[in-house]
Amino acid sequence: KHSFWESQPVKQFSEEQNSETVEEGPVQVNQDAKGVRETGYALPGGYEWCDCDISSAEGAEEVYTLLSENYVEDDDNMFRFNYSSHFLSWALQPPGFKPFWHVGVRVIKSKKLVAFISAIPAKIRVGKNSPKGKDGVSMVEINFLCVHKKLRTKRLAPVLIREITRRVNLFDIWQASYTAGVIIPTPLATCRYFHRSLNPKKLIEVGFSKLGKRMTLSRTIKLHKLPQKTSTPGLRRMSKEDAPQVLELLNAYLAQFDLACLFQSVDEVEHWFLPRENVIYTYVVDAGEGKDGKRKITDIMSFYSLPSTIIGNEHHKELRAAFSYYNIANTASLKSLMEDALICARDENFDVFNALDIMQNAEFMKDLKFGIGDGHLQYYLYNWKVKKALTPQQVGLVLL
Ligand code: YNC
Ligand code: MG
Repeated sequence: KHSFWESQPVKQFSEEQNSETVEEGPVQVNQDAKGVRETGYALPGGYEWCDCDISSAEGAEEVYTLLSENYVEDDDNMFRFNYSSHFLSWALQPPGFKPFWHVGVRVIKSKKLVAFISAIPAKIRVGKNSPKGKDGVSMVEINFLCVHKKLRTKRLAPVLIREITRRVNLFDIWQASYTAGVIIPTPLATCRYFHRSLNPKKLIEVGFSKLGKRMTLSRTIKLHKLPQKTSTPGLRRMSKEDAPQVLELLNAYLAQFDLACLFQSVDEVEHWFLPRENVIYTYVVDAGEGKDGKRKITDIMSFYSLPSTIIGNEHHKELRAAFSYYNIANTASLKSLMEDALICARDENFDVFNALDIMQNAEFMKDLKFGIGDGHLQYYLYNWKVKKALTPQQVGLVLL
């Protein structure tokens, strides 16, 4: 049934799902990078590979255009993710990124970009107790796989996946993590999105949410009304000076999960967390000056901006969605910290706040009036097997 995925080093559906006897690690022993083929995989006639240059405004705009017209839609084709070009340039250029891993397919004649797939480097921990669970594995995160609507179901996706695998293997990396809405062999964890209305009127007008039974619009607006101001003392936007402490707080917090990123450097934290308008919003709790004269950071709250195009609505063109990123409540309660996240997102004009049921997120969702979404998000590892699938609460990794 899955002719491509059955040929890949991933756990197959036919294999025992939960087995204490499997040894955690690569499905296929890591090869020698010297043995990796040096030429790209064959494409159908008339198409060619390219490295997309995300660092230039035109290069980022080109990938933006492909994705804005052809990337992920909801099941009813009412909304399509509309990652901004600034977002893409952030998501695809962390420390250690390579243009060689921003793989495009062009029409040779017109040079039009018609497909894309990307990899970025990351150190990922799987499990907690094994050595690999402590030190992490050098992997890539795969994202933004996209084939133009006119080229679908021609088996181009497997060619893109093989090509990015080759380009990653050339750098002696043999594992990857990725998420998708579809079920393929074999999910490591199955998670769900929850949504918190910030602008219920617009969400109802565009068909994102429906008025509940025996509810009026004004009652719905009242129900979702948030406090005027945030409540956590010392909450402020993260600045560059906070990055070393944010690095410590993140790695200490993420150690409790069975799938998580190990942040490698202050540079990496600066990249992923320093606020960027319409891209990433990070707040910290500043407990004031310590004895050493340095400001002490105790808590972190963050979300990223991923709007969707509203397909075929005359009135509203875009749904502004904030997505929960990493939140660490050490002095505040998680619930009040997340209520502040909702307030900050509302003040930045977002219409909805989305969060997965990963980490400790399930704890605050009911009290803060999140509703369950209809989509699932599956987490996957390439060429890595585990004894047992993870629960959402064991997942400490957010992929964009
Ligand atoms: C998907 N999302 O099952 P089988 S998520 C992986 N992830 O293979 P064709 C997928 N595989 O089942 P189409 C997939 N979607 O026969 C489909 N597949 O074994 C598999 N949509 O290929 C599918 N972006 O070309 C089947 O299908 C085979 O023309 C069929 O293209 C698929 O970024 C797609 O949802 C998704 O643009 C490109 O529908 C297209 O339909 C599209 O005939 C809208 O392909 C956008 C969209 C996906 C977002 C994402 C993560 C991707 C992970 C890819 C796997 C990475 C593996 C690790 C590589 C590095 C390893 C190292 C080291
Ligand atoms: Mg295809």
